[in-house]
Amino acid sequence: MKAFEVNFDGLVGPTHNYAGLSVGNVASLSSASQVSSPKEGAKQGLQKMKALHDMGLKQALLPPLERPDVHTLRKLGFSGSDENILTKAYRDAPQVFVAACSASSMWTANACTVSPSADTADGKVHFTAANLSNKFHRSIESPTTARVLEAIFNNPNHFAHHTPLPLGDHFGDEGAANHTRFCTQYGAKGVEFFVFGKYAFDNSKVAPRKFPARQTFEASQAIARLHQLSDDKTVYAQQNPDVIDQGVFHNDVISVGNRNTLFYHEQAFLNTDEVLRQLQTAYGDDTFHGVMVPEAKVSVDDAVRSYLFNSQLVSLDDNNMALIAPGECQENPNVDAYLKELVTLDNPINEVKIYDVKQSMRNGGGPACLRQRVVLNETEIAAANQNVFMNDELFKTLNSWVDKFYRDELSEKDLADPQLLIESRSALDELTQILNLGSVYPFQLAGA
Ligand code: SUG
Repeated sequence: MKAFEVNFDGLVGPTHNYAGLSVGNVASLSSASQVSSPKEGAKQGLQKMKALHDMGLKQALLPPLERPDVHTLRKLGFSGSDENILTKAYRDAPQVFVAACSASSMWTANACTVSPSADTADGKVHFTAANLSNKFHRSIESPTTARVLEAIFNNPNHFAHHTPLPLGDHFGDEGAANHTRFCTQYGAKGVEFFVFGKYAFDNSKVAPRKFPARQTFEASQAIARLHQLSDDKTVYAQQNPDVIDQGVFHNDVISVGNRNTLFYHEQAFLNTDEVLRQLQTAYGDDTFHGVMVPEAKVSVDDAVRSYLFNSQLVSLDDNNMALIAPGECQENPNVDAYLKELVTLDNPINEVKIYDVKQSMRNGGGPACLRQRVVLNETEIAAANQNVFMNDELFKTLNSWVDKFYRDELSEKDLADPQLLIESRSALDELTQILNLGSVYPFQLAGA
């Protein structure tokens, strides 16, 4: 049966902001406390979704989470009315408060890991919401993310949902930002490629020294077990710890793959030759392409600043792929020159399309961070919630919805404004109706 890669993009939320929360993520720290534009952010994201839809690709979306997260603040001992909680938390624990307001659910690459039905022993599509243990502001995402995934993929005959891995450093899991799949056709059994930052149970192994390794080997193994993947079609690779220390906090900041192609930086992995050999063996035929970008042409620093590798690599047809890259790639002379050369070389990537996702980039999220890839066959698409799939009508509806509820500007002090809480809950309530999700947010669930 024909299968498709469906990109589920995260919709930028009504409280999109820059709080400088992610140590190890250069853009997040350098944008701390800048004024954001939730409206512009949401519209940039919608434009990218619409453009991919118009290219003939299957495009869908995931809704933003409820922020400020008053429910988490209650668990941390703040009490009283929701308005009182905002005021007290902002006054007494401002760092905790901004963490509970984070925009971070928009990067749906981190929402979960998905294994398509062609790869799993029971023939179901498997989902595990990522625990995002390494950062407090992200570790509070998974309960609602899991509810949203269950609301969209709500058919046990086709979809299997696992609870997030146990919280804590040992099983730190950042979802699909460290997971790639290679296949001849999307519906064929593929190779699942897990990249991790460190071994959690073996201190003798190398690990980054300056910045955290957010994904562990043991977490990746647990996901592969839960998803019932075949050993001979699963490859693990360790990220080069030196690049993590240079700001490559997820593998999708230094490599991206699609079908028979891995586009990667020379310094992305430890033992690169062995990684490529294992991928080639698991892939099974000699059409597998490793497209290596040399340090001499694009340095790790250029990669971190431009987010070249946080591009989406999409198949336009069986022989042609396009790189969906952020505007920053054109602004960096080395990357710009490299991209001009790339499309002339002998590899499947022969088009580069640039999109402006600056509002997201300022927090360290490029085009690839903004999307979760879900490979679905025709029956599975029909079994999923139809209201989340992009089309001209939904694009119009969501733009009007953004115009109705989103602010043009937001600064840190606005996050404590009780009116913003009312506005964003009203927006999300209406969104769950547009997307036919039922009640998924804590404010919609009695006693949550
Ligand atoms: O987890 N930034 C996110 C960016 C995630 C990008 N995703 C992928 N690479 N797949 C993070 O570091 C910053 C939020 C702030 O500082 O306000 C933040 O969470």
